[in-house]
Amino acid sequence: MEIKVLKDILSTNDEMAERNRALLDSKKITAFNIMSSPGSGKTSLILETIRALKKQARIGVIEGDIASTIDAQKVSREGVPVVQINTGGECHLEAGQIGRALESLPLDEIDLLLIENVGNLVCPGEFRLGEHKKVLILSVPEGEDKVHKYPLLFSVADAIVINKMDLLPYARFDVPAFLKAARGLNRKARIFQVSCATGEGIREWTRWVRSAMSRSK
Ligand SMILES: Nc1nc2c(ncn2[C@@H]2O[C@H](COP(=O)(O)OP(=O)(O)OP(=O)(O)O)[C@@H](O)[C@H]2O)c(=O)[nH]1
Ligand SMILES: [Mg+2]
Repeated sequence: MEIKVLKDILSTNDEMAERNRALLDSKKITAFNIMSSPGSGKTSLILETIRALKKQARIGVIEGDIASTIDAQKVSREGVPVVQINTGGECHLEAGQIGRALESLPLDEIDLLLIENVGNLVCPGEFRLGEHKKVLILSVPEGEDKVHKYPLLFSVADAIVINKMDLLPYARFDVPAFLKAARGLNRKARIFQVSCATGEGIREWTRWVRSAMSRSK
């Protein structure tokens, strides 16, 4: 008996991702796949991005979580369209789920789609969703060694965001060592140092978001 389950899942996912990407391109929507461990600040960065850019861009959000609608409710309070996907136990989003979520969003009224993946530093790296940019967040309390322990996501990211910079005085996070290791794995990624609590670095981040949007048109 032949067993090639993972390969089948990944190739089916890739086909679905291509379809999502074609649909997004036809609607002139730029999509970001935002990934991190649980609690690093994905929802916080999405909320800050909405607040900074909502006058300049029409934003839509897809929230991925194993359970609950907590994050979607926070986004909804900002007045932007949002769909919550509950994976029911899976540690990542898949392209088919994004395809179904896109059917529920007003695509003709969206320029920027922010997709919050399930909190996990491993599984989301394997599954393309049809996004234009992959964004990886690492927060200061997690420690700079994560770049060595979970290299895949760091090596494929288009942008790496170090969040919770306000906690630097209280946590042992060696910023130069992190930057050196991240650069060793990924020379092209833009790296941002931000705090969603104080607003530090948010302007640089949103400037990059806008430039990514104009380049993908
Ligand atoms: N001090 C500090 N706290 C932050 C910052 N950003 C987010 N937080 C807090 O960190 C906690 C987790 O933030 P979330 O944005 O919910 O993180 P998440 O990655 O979306 O978490 P999951 O969806 O559960 O994976 C919340 O209590 C936030 O208020 C920051 O820059 N500084
Ligand atoms: Mg969240």
